[in-house]
Amino acid sequence: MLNDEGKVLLIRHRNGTWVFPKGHVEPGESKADTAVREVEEEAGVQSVAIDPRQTWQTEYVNPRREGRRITWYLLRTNAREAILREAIFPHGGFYPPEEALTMLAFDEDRGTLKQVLRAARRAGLLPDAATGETA
Ligand code: 5FA
Repeated sequence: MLNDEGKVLLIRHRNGTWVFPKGHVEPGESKADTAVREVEEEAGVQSVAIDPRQTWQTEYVNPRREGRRITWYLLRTNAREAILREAIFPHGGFYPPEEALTMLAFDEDRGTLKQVLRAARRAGLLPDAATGETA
């Protein structure tokens, strides 16, 4: 999730870990719709998927020893702040990409963010890191 300032949305689980919003697909829902809905529910942010055909995947085993495969989307918003509604995610907000990379708790998520940032630069959604110009 990127906003119009090029900042990244992260939320902090009550266990202290910073993550991206996500959740389970509901019956009849596309995965891109799930992404948009979960961002709204967990962070109070309205967004749209830039290109629902472009996805990134991560896999991990959660603390309940369940294997997880997550499909991520690049979402876009004009929001500047998160509105946290769920007790499980008491904090969150938009952070500069370099800061977000240091905050994220999991290597898989850092890897995904790096790839998403490259795609966003290519799409002209972020200033080019080297030149400060949009590309
Ligand atoms: N966790 C998250 N990412 C991780 C990673 N890359 N490597 C290792 N651990 C990771 O379980 C959440 C737990 O997984 C947290 O402790 C987190 O630190 C760790 P999950 O299986 O990712 O999620 P969940 O099933 O608890 O919840 P969601 O899939 O997000 O959705 P809900 O159950 O809340 O469903 P809903 O939002 O649709 O109601």
